[in-house]
Amino acid sequence: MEFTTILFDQKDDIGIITLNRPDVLNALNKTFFDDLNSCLDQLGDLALKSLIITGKGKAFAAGADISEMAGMNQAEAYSFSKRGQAVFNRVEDLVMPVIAAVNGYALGGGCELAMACDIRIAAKSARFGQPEVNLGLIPGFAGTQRLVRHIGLSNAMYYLLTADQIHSDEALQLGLVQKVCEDEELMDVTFKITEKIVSKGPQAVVKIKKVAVEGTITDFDTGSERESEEFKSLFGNEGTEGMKAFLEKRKPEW
Ligand code: CO8
Repeated sequence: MEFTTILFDQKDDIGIITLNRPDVLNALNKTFFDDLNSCLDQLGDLALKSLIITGKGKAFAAGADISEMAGMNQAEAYSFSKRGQAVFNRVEDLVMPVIAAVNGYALGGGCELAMACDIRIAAKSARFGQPEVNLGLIPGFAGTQRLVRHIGLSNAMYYLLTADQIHSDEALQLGLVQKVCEDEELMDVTFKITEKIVSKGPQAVVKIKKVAVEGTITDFDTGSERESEEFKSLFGNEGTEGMKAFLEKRKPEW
């Protein structure tokens, strides 16, 4: 796969998308959303079990491309916002788990992309934030929605309103990231975690993601019912093999 603003690579059954506009700290322009969308279209053919998203250079992504946005009128801004939301929703809705390996800045749209992933691993130097208010703007790629879901209303309000950057250690405390590691170890640590996930029951992994993500937008009882249905579907199936393997003290054959 060849794109202008991203690189796609594959290691076994793990895909790696690298944002590739390092000269502008991987600022997200319209071409980026076309590229990411087209890459997501093609992922289905590869039978991947997981996807890692990271950034080239000293940033994950420093936000939407301000030089492109500055000339937009209201209709164009609305359409750019909707486009970004739709493409990031596709990341969240992928059947496979998506891991963000966050190097350096993940600001504005960069933070919004990281939040659309299922798990975030941060290098010590990572800095998250929604600085739009500094520009007289608000987040436009669902940052007002996902930041609240990830760190709660009061914490989200603080960072949305002050535009303070969230250092990696604070992000860990807030639950915005799940692991922090030395900068030079970011990809190794991310691969180890991703490989651990990929080694688990493949159907169970997909179903956990599906039920948990769906649960964020349904009520508790509906989510619990979906859990029971998916739980049931693993019997006479992968789950039966997993339990049998445990009892026979051997590795499961998925
Ligand atoms: N857009 C365009 N170019 C950028 C961006 C950006 N978001 N961020 C950095 N760059 C460029 C710089 O202009 C600079 O280019 P050049 O070398 O040509 O001058 C280059 O990247 C390197 O940046 P700096 O020299 O500024 O690097 P520093 O290390 O000094 O500073 C910062 C790094 C602190 C990250 C700084 O670059 C910065 O503050 N960037 C902007 C961060 C920001 O405000 N992000 C939010 C953008 S708005 C947004 O994301 C809204 C999303 C929803 C949009 C909805 C659609 C309508």
